[in-house]
Amino acid sequence: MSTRDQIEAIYQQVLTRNAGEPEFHQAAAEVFESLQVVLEHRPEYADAALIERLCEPERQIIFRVPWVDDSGSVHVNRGFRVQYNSALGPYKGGLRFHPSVNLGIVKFLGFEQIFKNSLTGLPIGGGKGGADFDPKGRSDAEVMRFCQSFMTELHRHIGEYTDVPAGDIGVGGREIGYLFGQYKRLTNSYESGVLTGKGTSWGGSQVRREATGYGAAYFVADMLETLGTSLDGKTVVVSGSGNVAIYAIEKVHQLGGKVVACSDSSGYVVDPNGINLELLKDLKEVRRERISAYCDTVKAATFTADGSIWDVACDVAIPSATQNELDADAAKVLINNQVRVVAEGANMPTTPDAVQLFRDAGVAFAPGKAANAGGVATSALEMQQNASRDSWSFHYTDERLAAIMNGIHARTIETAAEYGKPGDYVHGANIAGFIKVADAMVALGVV
Ligand code: NDP
Ligand code: 2IT
Repeated sequence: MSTRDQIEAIYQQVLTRNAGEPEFHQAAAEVFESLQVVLEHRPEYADAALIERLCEPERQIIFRVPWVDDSGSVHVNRGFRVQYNSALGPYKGGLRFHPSVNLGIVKFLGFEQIFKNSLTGLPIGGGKGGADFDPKGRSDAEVMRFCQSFMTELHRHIGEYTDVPAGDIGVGGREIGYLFGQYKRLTNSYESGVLTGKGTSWGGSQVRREATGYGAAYFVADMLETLGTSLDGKTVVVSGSGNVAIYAIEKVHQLGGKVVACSDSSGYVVDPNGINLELLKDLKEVRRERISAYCDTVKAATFTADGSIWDVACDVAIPSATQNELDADAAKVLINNQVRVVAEGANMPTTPDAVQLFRDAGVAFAPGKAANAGGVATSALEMQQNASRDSWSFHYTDERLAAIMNGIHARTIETAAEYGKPGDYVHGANIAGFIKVADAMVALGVV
């Protein structure tokens, strides 16, 4: 059988075995696209059903999460933890609380996480979890009760050497606090390394909050350097206005770029003078308001409810909200507006046809598993600090993060060239991420 036919047969099996999970199929197809060239160089990876094993999570946990709201009504949500692959280390990956969460979404995120975590060069396996709980409009007390109920089941399955969750959409410092408090109570042990993204006064790492956004901006800076230029004076659009977006904006500004637009699920804001970050942090991190409130303070800014943030002309686009938020129509507009670099701050925000359009137009495009790996990498640094009961300075941790992103960029570019796809960050990231996990799986035997 040709390598193409081998890959196609495995993909068909993935579709059949995981019916009704389009996001997972999409994530698998994107990695499979790169595996043909790998199998041509390294046929041994087709042995021992290695790719088939990689596609099947080691363990999938689905559980009921009952909780009581402030008015006394009882709600039931569904909780998930997909422990995908532990060849390189304990399962590691975030928890997402959003009404759209289902098993297919958690599997797509967990699958991506395997290769992302591998690319960081740090000893972490891949996993992901979450719940179809919508924190929007809920009081702190309701969010706390939900987190406590969620952890009451999850605690049996996690641990510093087993599985180490962190944040993702809808899960930030507040939620990690409630989750850690309940874990500590249930286990009667202060096991700092069981969760990352903790507050800095109770075992968290400096820079973890900033890490995904900062890391994406460092990656963009490296991409621009490869093109012979820099962020200085560049116009940038960052979608979303959550954890990733806010700190991507902060670092882009520090590196001399100007972010002129950001968004949330209600629409987008354009500020021609550059997004006022102190205001944005106050709106989103403290007051938890909608993005349109930005225009109440900044009169030069405009809010658009119906439309696409990608209509805003820019040199650099950093989609940082959610999956499939940048489609082919948006890609055409960006290309027409002469975008030079697109780097995914979110996981899989760009649809496959949009990625192809960027490739064909010669736009440098970095997939999330490379560009947003700074968050999980800094989580691994948090685990290191917890294991040694140490805590590093902001400056030192940020230097480590920058060096890790620099290493991912270099490895991605080198691997793409080595496998005959120079400049293709998608192939470079998929192949470099895959090979490290595959070699470990071969070494560990059929387990
Ligand atoms: P947050 O919850 O902090 O922010 C999410 C942002 O995206 C909000 O502005 C939200 O708007 C918007 N958004 C979410 N879902 C949708 C949707 N369905 N349609 C439109 N807008 C949406 O999450 P993060 O910033 O942590 O995560 C953003 C992305 O980055 C996700 O893809 C996540 O998987 C990825 N990521 C996160 C990492 C981390 O360390 N946190 C690490 C690596 C990747 P609204 O408030 O209106 O819902
Ligand atoms: O998608 C991701 O990489 C994250 N949400 C962060 C995971 C982590 O364990 O820090």
